[in-house]
Amino acid sequence: MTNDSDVLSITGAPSSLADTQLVERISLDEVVTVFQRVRDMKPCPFGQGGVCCRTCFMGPCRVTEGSSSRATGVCGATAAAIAAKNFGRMIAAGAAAHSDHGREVVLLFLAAARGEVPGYEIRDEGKLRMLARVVGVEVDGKDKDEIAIEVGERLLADFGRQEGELTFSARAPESRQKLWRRGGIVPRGIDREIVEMMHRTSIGVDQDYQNIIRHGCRTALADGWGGSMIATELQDILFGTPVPLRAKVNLGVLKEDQVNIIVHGHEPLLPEMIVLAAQDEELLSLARAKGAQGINIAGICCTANEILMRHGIPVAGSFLQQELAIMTGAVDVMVVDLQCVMPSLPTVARCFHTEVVTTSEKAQIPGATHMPFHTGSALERAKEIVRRGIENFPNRGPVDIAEEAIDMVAGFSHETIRYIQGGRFRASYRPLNDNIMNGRIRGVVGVVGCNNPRVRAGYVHTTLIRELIANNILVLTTGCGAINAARAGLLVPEAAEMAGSGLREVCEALGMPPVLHMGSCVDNSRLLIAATEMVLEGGLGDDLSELPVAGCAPEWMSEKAVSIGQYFVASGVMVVFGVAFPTMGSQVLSDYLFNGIEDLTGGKWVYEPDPLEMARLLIEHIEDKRKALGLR
Ligand code: BF8
Repeated sequence: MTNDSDVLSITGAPSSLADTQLVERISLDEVVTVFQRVRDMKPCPFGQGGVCCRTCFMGPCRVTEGSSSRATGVCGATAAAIAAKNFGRMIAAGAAAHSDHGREVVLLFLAAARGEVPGYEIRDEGKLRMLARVVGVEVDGKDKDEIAIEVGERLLADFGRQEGELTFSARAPESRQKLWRRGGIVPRGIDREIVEMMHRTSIGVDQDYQNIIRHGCRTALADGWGGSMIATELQDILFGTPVPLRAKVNLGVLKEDQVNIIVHGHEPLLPEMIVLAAQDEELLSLARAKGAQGINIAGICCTANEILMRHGIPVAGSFLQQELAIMTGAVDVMVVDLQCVMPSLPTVARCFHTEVVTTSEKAQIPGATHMPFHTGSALERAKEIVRRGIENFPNRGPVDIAEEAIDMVAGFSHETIRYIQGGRFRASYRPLNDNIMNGRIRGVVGVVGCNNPRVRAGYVHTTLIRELIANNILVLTTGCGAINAARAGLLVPEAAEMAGSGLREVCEALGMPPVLHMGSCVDNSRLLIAATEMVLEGGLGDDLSELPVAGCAPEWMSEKAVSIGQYFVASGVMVVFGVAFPTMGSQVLSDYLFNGIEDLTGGKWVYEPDPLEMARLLIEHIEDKRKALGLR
């Protein structure tokens, strides 16, 4: 246990002294942030435990498992069924979010290949040809746009397919595909699995908690090996496959003497164009005419990870820094698309000069300026938004950027991990497998997911990561987890000094950090491919479930995290969640997720809020897997 266990119960504590001071200074002026709101909002114990049912209007019912009078809802649903339905709906919503993002990317990809969207083009032809082979598209005698159209059409069909198997499920190791078929959990079409989950969990349909969770596996796999993987792979081909680069993170990346434009949300379609627009000579001279030294773009949340990895654009912060960024007084425009965008932004912005601009038809916020974005005229829209930032620059009041900018290295795609281990001619996962087999690296853990103001922000992530690397476990990280790690200085090669001797040796030999930034939340699909490569390379078993690997979302809060966790569990991986677990109102269901599900998938869920205890469980799991493989 952490000695400082009080720290875990700190609700509404920002992640750094500078953040805390900013909140305290500014809250004197009555700006209310997430850190205050969370203290005033006590979680409903029934909702938190997953045993409040709102799928019809005979209730809402709040049930208590084992109680004599309130053991079922009005319809007779048990606590296990209600909690499974709620869990299933979280998976469906998370899978829908990632997959709807994936859909937009395929549509743009096709339009780019057809020459319909000026400014967008097929950039990474090498990756396109690799992917064409994966999806069975013949490439001989075709140019890149012809190949891209066939690849895009094939992947677009995965959304509406009614029968058969999802295209990318064939990328999993053979043994895994067989296990999925035996369990009846190979996804057919992405949309079909999500719709079916909503149907099964409506009033009076599936009441068998195990059957609901089985479909939860299928739905989540449609996210990980479907919508998310499609988003990642096609974004790489459109915008470039990431390679490691140095960049900066923290609110300190905002510049007092420049126009600051923050891009926030998830889809990189518009932000890619904003990065281009910020280099436009005409706009740069306008900025100078308004008294600014330049135009500074910075990111928040997963949009930040996307443009960081491909352009080295600095990261202002994670989910919990979005309001704080505005409170610096230095943000001239905050442009958002969708997901993890706090509805409070325009309210906070009213106290400063910041203009909040929404751009997606799917996500409008009262109080924000809505400037809908269409891929056909993306660059013009991007320029208009940048222009608004420039025009707003002279309206700034006092500016308060107390934080330091911190160095980081980002951009470890699964292709890069191959490359850094062997160069162009011998790129492979062999060195990683060898180092795991010889024990220098004990195993690999993905530490991913959100920040949650119910715990001290960032503390659980970074305490866990430090403990893992000290125990020679290589950490892969994405999403806000990656931003937390970066802010704590863990994403630089020098952080190898904090690693155990074996991991340190490997990091020093390859010049890499002990914690690898692998991108945004849809990029968790890169972790699936990296794990598959480890299996295919040989020596670590025949299936993902045999690998000494695990996943963890220590500060999760989003439904998307539940979908990600479930697709790793369904892929044979143990996944630890912190904060609170959303089925604890039913011991029956929780036991199944923590134990029984292993018989179906080879993976399982674990709940543990304490970071040192999390680390102990992850290390123990990795050592068990090593033992089973005959490794010392
Ligand atoms: O998709 S890690 S808070 S930003 S949900 Fe959101 Fe969570 Fe951050 Fe990206 Ni992922």
